[in-house]
Amino acid sequence: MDDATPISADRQKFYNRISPSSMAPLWEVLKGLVPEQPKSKFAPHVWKYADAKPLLLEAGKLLTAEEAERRVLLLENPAAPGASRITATMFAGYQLIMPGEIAPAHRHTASALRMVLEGNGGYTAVAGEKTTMQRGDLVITPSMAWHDHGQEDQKPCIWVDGLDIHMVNFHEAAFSDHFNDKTQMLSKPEGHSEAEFGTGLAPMTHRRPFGATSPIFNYSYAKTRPALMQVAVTDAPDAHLGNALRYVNPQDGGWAMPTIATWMTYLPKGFETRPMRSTDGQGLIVVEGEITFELDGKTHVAGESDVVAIPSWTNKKMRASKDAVVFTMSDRAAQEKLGFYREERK
Ligand code: GTQ
Ligand code: FE2
Repeated sequence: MDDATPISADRQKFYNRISPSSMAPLWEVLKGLVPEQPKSKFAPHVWKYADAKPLLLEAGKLLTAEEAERRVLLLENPAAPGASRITATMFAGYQLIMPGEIAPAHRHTASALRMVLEGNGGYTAVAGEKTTMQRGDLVITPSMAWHDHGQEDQKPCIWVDGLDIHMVNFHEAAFSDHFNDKTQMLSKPEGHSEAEFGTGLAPMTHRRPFGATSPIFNYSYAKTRPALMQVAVTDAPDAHLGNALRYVNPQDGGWAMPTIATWMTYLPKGFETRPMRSTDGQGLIVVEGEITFELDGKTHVAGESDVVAIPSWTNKKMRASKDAVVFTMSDRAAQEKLGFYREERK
């Protein structure tokens, strides 16, 4: 039925009669339930790190990481304040750990990723192993793995969190619990997972210590950046994607996380991507340089450590105003598994 068609009195009377039986007419809502194409409730948006950082440091004086459990300024899509998300499915936030602080050990069904911005020397411990975090590192916390964070250095440690909380909650499948101590026990020296799974080798006895999630939990920028630059020497950038490499689970060649797809893109200065759109909701974090985005015809500029939200089916185009490296997280991993990921390259 057309949205504008007024409901006749006899039909409305019928609707009122079936309502107490917990039923409703599909024909009044069908268009909204089965749209011809995606129409996001969320808006493209850029969060500037220059605005976020002083506020985050202020939050650092207001309460401790332990009081907060996680001291995060979560990013609210301006078209849906209160929804605690940047797109339909993606949660993102800036997290701060002050020197000497500990964010206590807990675990939950949701998977998390961290894109590290500053404060080398900060660490995350995941399932009995610590990893020190440097700018540009992608650190992964698999579903139900114990994790705590800390900063032993004298500088604030700041990163961007990305979580699939809303995908888990949509299914009403979320559990969480707290460890009985502030920090978990460490059972492996730093670098153990990297040695077992992160060098192109794998244990002879097949194990999937984290189920559907990659057993590598720090994809370090010290490896990512040279790989991107090396590939760009020989390979021309993809017209729509630039020079992009995705983070891979070495156990099956798929995405590193079961729900969230992650990749890193290098765009040489002046390079402009061809327009495209895709059904995944994306969060981008500029690691180096500056990018001018055209999102549904509107221009947005994002510099280092800024976060960009690109909702489903947004017409998008990127141009590097300086040599740029940009990290992307998106719900594409989940959409592909469910069989409805779609894209249109122009
Ligand atoms: O660092 O463990 O931004 O559990 C939201 C939920 C971060 C975390 C968030 C979390 C965490
Ligand atoms: Fe957590």
